[in-house]
Amino acid sequence: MQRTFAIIKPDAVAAGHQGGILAAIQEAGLRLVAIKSLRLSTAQAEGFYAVHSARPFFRSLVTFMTEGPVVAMVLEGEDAIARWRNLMGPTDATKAGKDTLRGRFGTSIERNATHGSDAPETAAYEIGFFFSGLELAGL
Ligand code: 3AN
Repeated sequence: MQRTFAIIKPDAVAAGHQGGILAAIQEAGLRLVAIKSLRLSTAQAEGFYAVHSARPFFRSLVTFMTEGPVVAMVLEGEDAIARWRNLMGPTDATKAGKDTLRGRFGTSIERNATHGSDAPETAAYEIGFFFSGLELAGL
């Protein structure tokens, strides 16, 4: 069993795609371990994306991720990290297939509807960034 961290980003929340994304998670057989809605502050978004701080798109990414509420989730299943990334599709939503979440709900390389951890270490860090041990205890 593996856990991964997922976000429904502000573009997809504003467009009301939470239900479609949650249905896809259920259909894929991933277990929803924890979920919450929140609006990131600028400092929180900068911290979450600190690894990208030197990239040219960093400021724009932080502005986008703070423009409205997001839905943060912990998903669990065998090979959950790769399965969730396959379900999301490639980073650039304009190149993502219509059978992927980014292809269905994203509109650009930045406004790409969903986030997913890319490795076990990243997943552990990102889950801990958004959820306390208490929120995950016994789940
Ligand atoms: P992924 O989310 O597919 O793992 P990362 O980690 O390379 O992609 O990028 C993090 C986020 O930064 C992406 N989800 C996207 O919103 C944004 N992003 C990545 N590359 C670009 C880019 N070239 N221009 C604008 N935004 C980008």
